[in-house]
Amino acid sequence: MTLQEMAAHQNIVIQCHDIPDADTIASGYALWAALRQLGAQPRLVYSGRAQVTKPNLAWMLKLLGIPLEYVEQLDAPDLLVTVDCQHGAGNLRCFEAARVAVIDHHRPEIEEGPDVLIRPALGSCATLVWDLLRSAGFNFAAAPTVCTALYYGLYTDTNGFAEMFHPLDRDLADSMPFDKALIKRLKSCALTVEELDIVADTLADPQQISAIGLLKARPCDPNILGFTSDIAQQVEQFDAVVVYCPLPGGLKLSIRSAVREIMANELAAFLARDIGSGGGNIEKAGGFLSADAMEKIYPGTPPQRVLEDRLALYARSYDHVYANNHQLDFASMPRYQKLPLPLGFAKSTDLFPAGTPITVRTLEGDVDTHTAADIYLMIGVEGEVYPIKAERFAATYKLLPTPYTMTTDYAPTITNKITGDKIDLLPFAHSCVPAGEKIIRAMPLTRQAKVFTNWDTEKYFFGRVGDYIAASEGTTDDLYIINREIFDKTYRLL
Ligand SMILES: [Mn+2]
Repeated sequence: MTLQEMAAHQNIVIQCHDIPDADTIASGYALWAALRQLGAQPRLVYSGRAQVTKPNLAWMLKLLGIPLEYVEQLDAPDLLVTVDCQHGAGNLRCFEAARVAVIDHHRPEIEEGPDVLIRPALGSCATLVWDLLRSAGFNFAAAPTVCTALYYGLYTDTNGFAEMFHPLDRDLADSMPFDKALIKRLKSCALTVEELDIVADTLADPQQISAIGLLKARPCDPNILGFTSDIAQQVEQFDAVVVYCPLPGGLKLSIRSAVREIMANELAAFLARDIGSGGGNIEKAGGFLSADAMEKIYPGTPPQRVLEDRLALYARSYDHVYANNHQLDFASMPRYQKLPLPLGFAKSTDLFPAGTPITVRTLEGDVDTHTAADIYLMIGVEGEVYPIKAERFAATYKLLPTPYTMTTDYAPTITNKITGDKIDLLPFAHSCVPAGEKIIRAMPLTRQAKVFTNWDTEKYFFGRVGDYIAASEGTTDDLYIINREIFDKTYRLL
């Protein structure tokens, strides 16, 4: 349902989840403002057993003038829109309505439909609402309080942007004009004395699974988890820490890593695989494990136990393979040839004048480089973008006459770091294919592995059972992991 279609209803109610947080309030408020710009008169409400008492939220409502009403009952409206939550789920009171729409970023718990918009990859519902408003032409400049609210919603839902993983979240964080003084004030009253007590209790009783600290907090605001994991991460005995708390619908996690051998975002993705969502950066990450999804896969097992078992599995099941020191006999592995699949590339100086520092943003993350006549930008099979020297390009690829096309959840963008101007990369991209024959030696992994290369001292490749470990033919230290599905599509056995 578009915003115009929503605004066409007579009696509209926007509902935040019970025990509202900054993200649900920001999302509801931005939607409320957008529908008013379109001439509607919506109400913004929440329900549940208790009213807002948290100081930062009380200040947020007051300083931004957000007309959030607490209701115990509701006469069925023509349209009910639940934000940051899903109608019928356990974390909001269920109200009747002639028509129901859902805007959320948690794991889907309801059936898909034209009135259901759920994007679990996003770090906050504020990001989703921002994107909706942006495509509907909402005038953000005329609504500074909406901008500040959305910024704060994302800020709090991603633990101060530390546990953010989608490029759209980064776009909001970078581009949104916000009231700095007001955000500063909200940051300085994020904890109550009772919450300080939760932090103390959580830190007082750590479990340890292998070298990973596991700390359980009482149900609390997810921000407390980030704060607590930042402290626990500094304990010498822990290579990584996972702090979690039970919330309606599942477990919320905050993850920190202190060693090269564990990337926080990869650990988050491992823990959440098939039962939730998780990500962030290599040092800080977050996630959510859905109780329903856990019950489906591990019937009868308490959620806490599922988490402990997954952590134990993580801690014991990886082989560590260092490029400069390993026992793999690549020469005896089968030979494969890389298929000549079309890739994309763009000349960097077609985007901005030579010498401009730029940031390339893709689903895979940000890459900083600069434009120059001899720098091209390659677009890989997964939509990742990386710079390549024109000379090397000419030696490795040949041009195709066909136009380059790619479909992805987020089209790569290029930002001029001096002016802040941002453009889409794809309209500048051409097609090419690898020119020569690339032969590798490879075999499927029988155990999960992490591969540490010589050229990147921070990150590693991780592979699941069935993914391939490979090296260019004739080398033993240029090794990497290739995802099984990608391998099947891009290599052929010789
Ligand atoms: Mn949220």
